Amino acid sequence: MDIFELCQDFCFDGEFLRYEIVTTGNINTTYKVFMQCGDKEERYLLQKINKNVFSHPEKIMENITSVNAYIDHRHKCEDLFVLHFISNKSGEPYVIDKDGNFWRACKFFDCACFDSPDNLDVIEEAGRAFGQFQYLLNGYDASRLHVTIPNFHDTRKRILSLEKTIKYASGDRKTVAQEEISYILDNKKLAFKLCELLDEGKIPLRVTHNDTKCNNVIFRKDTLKALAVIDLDTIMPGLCAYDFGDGARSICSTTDEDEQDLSLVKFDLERFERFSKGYFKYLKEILTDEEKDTLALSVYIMTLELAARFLQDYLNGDVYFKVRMKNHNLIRARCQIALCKDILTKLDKMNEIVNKHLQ
Ligand code: GN1
Ligand code: MG
Repeated sequence: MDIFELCQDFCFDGEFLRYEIVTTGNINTTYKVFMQCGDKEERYLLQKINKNVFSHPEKIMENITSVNAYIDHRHKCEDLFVLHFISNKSGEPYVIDKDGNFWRACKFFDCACFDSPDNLDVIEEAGRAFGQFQYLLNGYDASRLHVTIPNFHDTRKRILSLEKTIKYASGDRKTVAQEEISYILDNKKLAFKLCELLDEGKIPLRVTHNDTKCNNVIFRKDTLKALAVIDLDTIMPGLCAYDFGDGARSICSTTDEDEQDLSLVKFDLERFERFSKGYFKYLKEILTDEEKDTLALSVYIMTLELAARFLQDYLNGDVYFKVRMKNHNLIRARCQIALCKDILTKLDKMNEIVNKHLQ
């Protein structure tokens, strides 16, 4: 794709100078674009939405625009802002190229971003940002949102789908992954808890982000205060436990998601303490007792679910997540399973920590 030509269809200020590819993110493809605006150089992020993952990108953009407007209008929130997209010539927040791909662009902020932070103040801020984001959307009617990926965090359906893949998978990959397959299938029952409570109507659907990885928060470089929650592609009706559990999985792990030395993969309780403190700062006012009871376990569930997703993609021949090395999805699945094992030994302590910060 000619990035220069594509940029002409957006209402950017300034003249196109050059672009660079950005290598983070497992789904979409991102570029940094440099523009000359008078005597200043401005930077933007330009992103191609992955059509294999999101079959209706316009619905994602509708969700994001609507949620952003809600946050902007309902709340004058000084310590969390939302990212707005640059319009095309007809006022839509995206451009469709000649191959039918959706592209969007926003201003680039010179900020800090972390995959696996060890600074406890940063961790508390990440928790604060994700918790506050959900708190700010408390009055938003979740049924107004398009479900852009159905059953995204339905752990039971995820595991059922993995089981089907295992049944029909053949060849080396299945043999190589035997140990990981067994771990997930042997431990699946515990991971169905959120689905069961939701079916029984015991926990409410809220507006959730659904991808609360640490690198989906941006921080001011000087103060390391969280500025914004980004990557709202999967904003959908969901459970508080999805966002809390996935956030803790990502932020309180001692390694990146593809660590190969499994002896280094641990769930850090000191980080969990600070993440929980930040997360519940606002949210504790609105959570129900039944929701509160699910939170520590949700960390295990979200970790097992992601292990199952990585493993399934490995067995399917790497069709969903971008891979950057040989056996990347298997390595990722192993890392999440190692994290699951450590989390299970710490669940009592995690419940104590959650309860303390919910007071
Ligand atoms: C994907 O796009 P990115 O990297 O933020 C994935 C998440 C996974 C995550 C694991 C739409 O997120 O669900 O938790 O990778 N997003 C989608 O790193 O599947
Ligand atoms: Mg994402």
